[in-house]
Amino acid sequence: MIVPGAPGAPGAPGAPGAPGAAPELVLHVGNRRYSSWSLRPYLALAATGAPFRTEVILLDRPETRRELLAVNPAGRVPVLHHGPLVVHDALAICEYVHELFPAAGLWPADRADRARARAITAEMHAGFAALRGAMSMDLLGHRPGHGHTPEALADARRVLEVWRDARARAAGGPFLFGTFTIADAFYAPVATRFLTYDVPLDEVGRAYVAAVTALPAFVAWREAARAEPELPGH
Ligand SMILES: N[C@@H](CCC(=O)N[C@@H](CS)C(=O)NCC(=O)O)C(=O)O
Repeated sequence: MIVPGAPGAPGAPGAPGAPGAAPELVLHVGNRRYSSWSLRPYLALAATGAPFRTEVILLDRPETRRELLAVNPAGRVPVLHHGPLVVHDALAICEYVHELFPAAGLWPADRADRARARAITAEMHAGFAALRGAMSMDLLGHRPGHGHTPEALADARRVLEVWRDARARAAGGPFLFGTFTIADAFYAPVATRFLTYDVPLDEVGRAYVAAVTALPAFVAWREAARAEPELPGH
C-alpha cells in the first residue's frame, strides 16, 4: 500500500521523481537463469529492503554487445546505475550497496568475522574457475553428474570446507555468518549449481543450500527466470 506523503510515496520528499528525490537504483542484469554474476548483487540489494529496479539484457544475441555498452563501458552485467553513478562488477556493487545501507548488515558486525567474510568472498570472486567452467549456472536445469571433472569436484570440496568452517562459528541464523551477508550473495550461485549437477553434499552443505534456495528474493528471481528465453548450449 502506498501512503500519500509517506517516505517513498509519489510526490513525497525522497520519492522517485519528487524534487530533491534520491536517485533511483537500477540494476542491469543478464538472463536470470544463467547470469551468476547478476544474481549476487541482486540478492544483496534485495536484502537491504530498499526499492530498486531490475533491467534485463538478454545475453548471446546480435544486439547484446551494443546493449551492454550502452549501460556499462566495460560491456558486462551486472552494473548498477544510481543517478549519474555507474558501478560495474558484482563485488564493487555489493560494497557500494553496503555503504548506502550500513544498517542492513551486509558485512558481519564483528571485525574478525568481517575479515573472514571478505576473504571467502574474494576467494569466490577470483577463484573456482574449474567449477564455474564445468558446471555453469542454470537455475532451471537438472543435469546430474554433468561437469564432474576432478578439478571441478576439487573446487566443490573446497567450497564445502569454506561453508563448514563458517557455519561452525556462526550463531543465530542459517547463513555463513548467521544472518545474510555479501558472502552468501557470492556463494548462492554455487549452491544452485550443486543442485543442478547433483554434487554430493555433506550435512552442512545440504542445510546451507536449502537456506539459500528458500530466500524469498532467490525464489522470486528463479520464478522470473522462467519467463526468459532459453539459451541453447548453456
Ligand atoms: N567479474 C565480473 C564478471 C561479469 C561477467 O562476466 N558478466 C557476464 C554475464 S554473467 C557478461 O556480462 N558477459 C557479457 C556477454 O556475455 O557478452 C563481475 O563480477 O561482475
